[in-house]
Amino acid sequence: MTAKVPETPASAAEISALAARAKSVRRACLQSIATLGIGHVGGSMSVVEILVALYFRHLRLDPADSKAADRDWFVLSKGHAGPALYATLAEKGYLPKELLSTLNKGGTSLPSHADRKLTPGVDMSTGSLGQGFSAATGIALGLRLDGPRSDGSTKRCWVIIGDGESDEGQVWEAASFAAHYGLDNLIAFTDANKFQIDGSTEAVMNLRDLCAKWEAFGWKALRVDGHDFAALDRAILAAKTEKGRPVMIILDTIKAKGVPALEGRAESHNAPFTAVEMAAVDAASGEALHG
Ligand SMILES: Cc1ncc(C[n+]2csc(CCOP(=O)(O)OP(=O)(O)O)c2C)c(N)n1
Ligand SMILES: [Mg+2]
Repeated sequence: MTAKVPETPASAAEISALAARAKSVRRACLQSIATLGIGHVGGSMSVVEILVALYFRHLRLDPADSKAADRDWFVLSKGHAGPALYATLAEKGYLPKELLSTLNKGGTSLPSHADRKLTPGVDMSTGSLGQGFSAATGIALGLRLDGPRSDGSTKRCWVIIGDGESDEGQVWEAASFAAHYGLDNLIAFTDANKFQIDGSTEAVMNLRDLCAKWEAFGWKALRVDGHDFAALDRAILAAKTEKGRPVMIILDTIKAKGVPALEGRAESHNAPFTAVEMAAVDAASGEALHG
């Protein structure tokens, strides 16, 4: 049986502990990309806080049993942020931290994009944008059909999509599906880091008012600072009380957060990142790593 998760707001001490985790995950993720020399720095750095908030506070799971039948499921639909997920899974104890240095190398169990057949703790293979989100809606329906845990709690599916990913038509078909079936055990996040592969999200295809859009599709929608643990915690607790409809939490984030040379730049998407860049990050203020 997976362990219970807190249902009350995080204390100041717990928020500090999450910030310390984020610092560790952020550095481990960058270090793994530096070992390779190139990687999805931007989209990995923007989701560090939400991954830490989920894995260290809100997901029901058991690192000793990655397939625990009563677990919550998590789908990183923007699968190119695999390096951030791996660093989080390593911090949580799913993987030995030494494995991170094999990122995207021949024979690795940590490919650039998340793969459920290769990595303990990864529930869905992703990378083809839009598909993970569709899968997450089906998983949520499956978990509901499965029924609650023996302690009466709801089995949930959690999913993160990108703002560029939100250009995919498949996302909006799945959005209609989840609302139609009233999947209130589905809690989704949009990493609104303002950039995608070809430039700013606004210039490539303006998403306009994302909150209004998700509400129009029958979802509850919220918008918070995606690097603020207290705000994330409040939004997630509110999402868990929603009945009869799925919840989308739009995260205002900074692409490449914590890497001063790349922060908020389109070039951060799949960027060269070596020991030289790692040293520059380390030389910058420790604060930058806190998120
Ligand atoms: C179906 C599909 N089309 C194109 C791509 C190539 N691609 C990989 S990442 C990316 C940009 C995604 O932007 P966003 O969702 O904003 O990601 P983030 O900013 O979080 O890195 C694109 C177009 C893909 N992986 N899948
Ligand atoms: Mg983006």
